[in-house]
Amino acid sequence: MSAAADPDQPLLIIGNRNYSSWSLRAWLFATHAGVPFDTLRLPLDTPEFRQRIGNYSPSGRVPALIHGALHVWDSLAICEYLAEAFSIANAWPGDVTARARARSFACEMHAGFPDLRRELPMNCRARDRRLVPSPAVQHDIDRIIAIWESQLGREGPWLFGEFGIVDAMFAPVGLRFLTYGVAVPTASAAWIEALVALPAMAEWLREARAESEVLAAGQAGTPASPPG
Ligand SMILES: N[C@@H](CCC(=O)N[C@@H](CS)C(=O)NCC(=O)O)C(=O)O
Repeated sequence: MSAAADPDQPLLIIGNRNYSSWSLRAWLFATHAGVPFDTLRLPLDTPEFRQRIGNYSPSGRVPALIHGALHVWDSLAICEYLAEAFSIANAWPGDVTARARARSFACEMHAGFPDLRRELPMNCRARDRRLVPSPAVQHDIDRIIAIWESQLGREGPWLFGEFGIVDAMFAPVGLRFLTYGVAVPTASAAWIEALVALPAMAEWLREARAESEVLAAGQAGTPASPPG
């Protein structure tokens, strides 16, 4: 798909599907919700990325969304905008208390877990990368599993019944746990299984496998903004 595909339709700028976890979050939420949009892929850490990203994203990062004259340049802000602009019913739980909890979890993911994000970078294609997590990463893993287990089993298979923004925010972590062989309890394993079975997720993984770029660990991001 190209930037000129349909001027009325949102255009989502993403990085490499294999590596760009922040791109995955926005793309997955939009695709699963059935939002009509075009995609422009700018491979990370390339001259093309550096030359073109400023046309779309004032932060210089992906994902970014262009809709008419509007530019939105952060994964969570993009999900929120699409939920409002396209009246996506299940973006957040309907109940005010559940919604506040879901937003707390989504924001905790969006703002946190830097050790896990740095030491266990997303690599959709990779499996069996066994490692001994540092204490800081183990702390992040334990906290994420505690979040998932506190919700799963209530309504399942998703964190708040229906697949929503909070599930999209954690999606790259589910993929990382597969890549690095992180053991999780039954309910969390079922959430990861449901995630990879989503048609939208399967499409992303298929396209990630078809990509040819290889980035060294730690390359897909900056020290200030490690891969998400
Ligand atoms: N908080 C941002 C983080 C975006 C981000 O760091 N994206 C990475 C790719 S996953 C990026 O664009 N890195 C390129 C660079 O920093 O040059 C979001 O949620 O969208």
